[in-house]
Parts: sequence; structure tokens; C-alpha cells
Amino acid sequence: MTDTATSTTASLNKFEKFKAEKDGLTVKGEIEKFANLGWEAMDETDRDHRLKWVGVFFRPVTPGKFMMRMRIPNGILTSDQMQVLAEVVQRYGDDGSADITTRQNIQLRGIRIEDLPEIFNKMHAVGLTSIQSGMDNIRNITGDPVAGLDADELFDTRELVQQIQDMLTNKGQGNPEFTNLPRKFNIAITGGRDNSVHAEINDLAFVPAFKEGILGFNILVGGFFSAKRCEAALPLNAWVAPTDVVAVCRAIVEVFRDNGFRANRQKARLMWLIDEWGLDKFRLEVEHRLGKAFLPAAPKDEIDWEKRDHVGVYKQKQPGLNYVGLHIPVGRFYAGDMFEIARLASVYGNGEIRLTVEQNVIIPNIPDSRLATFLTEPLLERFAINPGLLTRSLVSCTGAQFCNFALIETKNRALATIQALESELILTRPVRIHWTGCPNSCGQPQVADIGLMGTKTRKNGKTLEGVDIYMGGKVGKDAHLGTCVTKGIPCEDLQPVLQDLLIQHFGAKLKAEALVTH
Ligand code: SRM
Ligand code: SF4
Repeated sequence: MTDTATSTTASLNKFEKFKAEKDGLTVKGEIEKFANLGWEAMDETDRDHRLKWVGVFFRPVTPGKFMMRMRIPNGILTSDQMQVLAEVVQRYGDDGSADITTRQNIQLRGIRIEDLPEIFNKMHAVGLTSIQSGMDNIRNITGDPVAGLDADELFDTRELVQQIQDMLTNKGQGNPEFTNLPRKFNIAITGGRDNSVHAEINDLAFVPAFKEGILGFNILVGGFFSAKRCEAALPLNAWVAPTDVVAVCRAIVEVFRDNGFRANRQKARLMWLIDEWGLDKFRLEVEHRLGKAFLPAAPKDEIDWEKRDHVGVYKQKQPGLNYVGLHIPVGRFYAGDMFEIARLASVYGNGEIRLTVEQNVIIPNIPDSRLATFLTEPLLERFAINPGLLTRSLVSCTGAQFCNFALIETKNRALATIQALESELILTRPVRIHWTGCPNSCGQPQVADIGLMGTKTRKNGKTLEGVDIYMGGKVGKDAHLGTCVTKGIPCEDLQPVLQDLLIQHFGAKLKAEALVTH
């Protein structure tokens, strides 16, 4: 029997059951009550699951200290907003920190439930929302990080991304139409030529393409990573004009909401529905919701560049202005750093701050006349504009420090490993190394040159933290996913293995050998 949205209650998984009992968004009206009750006395399903509908995540690894996942559409925020986020984590002292995520977003750590009413008030006052950012909702919508700045861009994604978020979340107030999807759902729009958002790994992505001289988008559907299966998105053979993008998002999400599988959670992502129906039936169903037929896809899309990382100083399309990409090691920063970034953005730029899916920060709109002084700011010693060639492209998921799915520690280990490798090797090109603490693949090892996925492995009769190694991920033009090439390398033995891979495949040389040769 097919697993459909019409399954009986008996066949629903436990998540569907608790959603049917009480919609997750209900907790929005109960924050005061929870704050008064405290985390230990709260209903466990509200605490562990439903709070994620307002972006608040119970962390079994640090009980009582919650994580808060924001929504930062297109990864763009203001210095006022960054300052508020800094104030929130500052009050938690050593427990307070923040991470830039692989979806151009920010997560805050150390949050206490009793502070939530005040935190939400402060956030709303500066136009920030964390609504619908976890569980069976649509995640942060990604867009080109240099939208509106890049002289070569085809489409400025900012407004469309905001419009999609406003539609899906009722302008950040919460939209019950889209708070009970079968599973999570990812949307990306790319407007530049380098596919800076990893379009191919999203459930729904729009890539720029000309149709009879008009710029619009070809649509990709069904991309996703999960512990069970990873797939690149498929072309829907559909082209849309920018004016139809919001309506297409609504139609596709509605089709997923009403038909996606709800019995087996491992098979609840959009691709499983597309498998069952085939692309033609899926497209017809979307057209039916949309009330019109799609034009066939444009024969070619406009993704024809290698992917840029935006770290460093770059001229904007506006004469006399520059954007500067700061490298934030594994995306982790603290209150002091966040205040400083906010200050730099308002003193040197126009108060705008941008985030990338590589977990870095861009400060745009710095005039030529102020650039030299900006580059002497002490913060740039830690958040470099010209980091080492391995450090530069390092990405890491949260890992065991805060995530209970993690099989290994990631962020600190990733940094230590990269520093050791850079001290031993001479590199001639950046190598994109991505760490992820478990097969859920939040750190996207399949898009990396070298992807490291946490696992448990055995050595001398002992169970140790280890990694499966992925290679061959290609980003930008002709993006495709990497695959697993080696399994179960103990983390303690990893460094020489990586050294060897860098020498064999990426042109690295041992410093010691280079000295002898010269
Ligand atoms: Fe993720 C679950 C962190 C991007 C696939 N992810 C989780 C949880 C919520 C698990 C948990 O409750 O502990 C992690 C929170 C840990 C923490 O305390 O930070 C978590 N995911 C992250 C972040 C923070 C990784 C990072 O360090 O950047 C990213 C947050 C993005 C955001 O701002 O919303 C993050 N997660 C991703 C991505 C990458 C992407 O979207 O490009 C993926 C793979 C792409 C995809 O989803 O198709 C991803 N996360 C998952 C999955 C597997 C989904 C599935 O269909 O099975 C899970 C597990 C789940 O949902 O059941 C998961
Ligand atoms: Fe946690 Fe695994 Fe995601 Fe890393 S990949 S954040 S360990 S769920």
C-alpha cells in the first residue's frame, strides 16, 4: 500500500501524531507560560519538539540551555539586528555563543526559557524572527550573498527571497498553512553565475535562465541529504518568470504538504513523492495548483562560473564601493565579536551584514576612501580576509558539543586538523573540506572536495570516533555530489590520511620536501 497523506492515524509516525494533537505553532501563544513554568516542569513534547516551531531547540547535551535558530532571509541582516543577537548571547556569559549555519543563518546558544518573552520582544522590535525555522517547516531561504553588489549578477535575489519568506511565515507572524509539512523543506534562489547557494541540494531551487530573451529561472526539485539517502535536485523541465516565483513556491509546498508521505519519516522528503509519482505527474499537480501550465525549461541555465567564496576584498558594481568577506573559523563567534561586526558594518559600511553558506560574513558598501583603515581593524586579525588555503574553505556542522545526533566532535577538531595540515604542507589552491558529525549531513560533505562524515569505528578492540571520507563534490558550474571513498578512519589517524589525499589529488607538497628540492 502506498504511504500517502491520507494514511490512517494508526499508521502515522509519532511526529505526525503529536502534530495532530496540537499544531506546533500553538506554542507561540504559550511562551509566557513556559517561561513561568521553567524547562523542567514543561510538557516534554512542547519542550523537545513544538518549541522548534518558534525556532527554540531543547539541547539534550546542555539541558536548560536552549539553541535558537533564526531566519535570516538571503543571509542579510542589519547591524542593529546583529547587536540585538549579541546582547542575547552576552547575558549567558561562557554559555553564550553563536554559529553561522550552512543555510546563511544564525543560531544562538545558551538561551534560558525564562528569558524567551523578553528575547522575542527585543527581536521583534528590530524585525528579526525565528518562526518556523525547525522541525516540519521550511528552513531559512538562501539567496545570492552578493545580490545587488555583484556587477556580473543576473538577478538580485533579495526581494524575492523576502517575499517567499513573508508568504510562508505570514511576515514572520507564523502561517498555519505551512506549519504541518510531512518533513523539513529547503528553498534556494541563485541570481549569480556561480551557484553560490548550492541550488542542487535543495528541495526546491531556482537557477537563472533566459527564455526568448527574458530572464527567469529554471526550476530544480527534490534535492536533499538524509542519513538514509542523498540526492541532487532534478530539473522539473519548467521555466518561470520572476513574477511567478512566489506563486510557484506556494504551489509546490502545497503539493508536498497535501501529498508527501507521513508514515515513514525516513521517506517523507519531497524526492520520495517525486519517485512515487514521476516528474510528469508532479509537474501536472503543481500546474493544477498554480492554475496555469509551465513553459518548458530554457535549454541552458546561466550557471557558468566556478563557485566564489567571497572571502577578501572585492569591488562592487556601485563605483567606489567594496564588499569585504571575513573568514569566521567554522562559523563560530561570541558576543564581543558580534558587537564588533555590527560596529564595523555601521562605521565603515551602511550597517548591512551578510552571511554565506560557507559560514562566513560579508560587510558591504565600504567606500574606497575608508577601505585601508577598515583593513587595519583588530578584528580582522582573527576574522581574516586572507586565511590559509585550507582554513579558507573549511565548513563544519555543530557536532557533539551541542548536537545529540553527533557521532563525533567536529568544529574544534576541524580547526586543529586544518592548522596542523597547513603547517606541514605547501598548498597551491584552496581545498574545500567539510566536516559533518553524523550522516544527517548538515555540514554538506557531499559538496566538498574532501568531505568528512562522523562515524564510530573500531581499532585494537576499542570503539573510537572516526570518519567516512567523501570526495568529488563539485560546486558552481556543473555541480554534482561527491561520494564515499573510504570508511571508518579513526579521527586519531586522520591527519596523515588527509595529508596524503592533499598531496595525491590537490597538488600539495610537504614543506620539508620542498626545502630539500630548492
Ligand atoms: Fe541540519 C537536524 C544543525 C543544515 C540535514 N540539523 C539538525 C539538528 C536540528 C538536529 C538536532 O536537533 O540536534 C541540528 C542542530 C544542532 C545544533 O545544535 O546546532 C542541525 N543543520 C544544522 C546546522 C546548524 C549545521 C551547521 O552547523 O551549519 C544547519 C542549520 C541550517 C539552518 O540555518 O536552518 C543545518 N541540515 C542542514 C543541511 C544543509 C543544508 O540545508 O544545505 C542539511 C542537509 C540538506 C537537507 O536537509 O536536505 C541538514 N539536519 C539535517 C537532517 C537530515 C534531514 C532528513 O531529511 O533526514 C537532520 C535530522 C532530521 O531532520 O531529522 C538535521
Ligand atoms: Fe548534528 Fe549530525 Fe547535523 Fe552535525 S550533521 S549538526 S552532528 S545532526
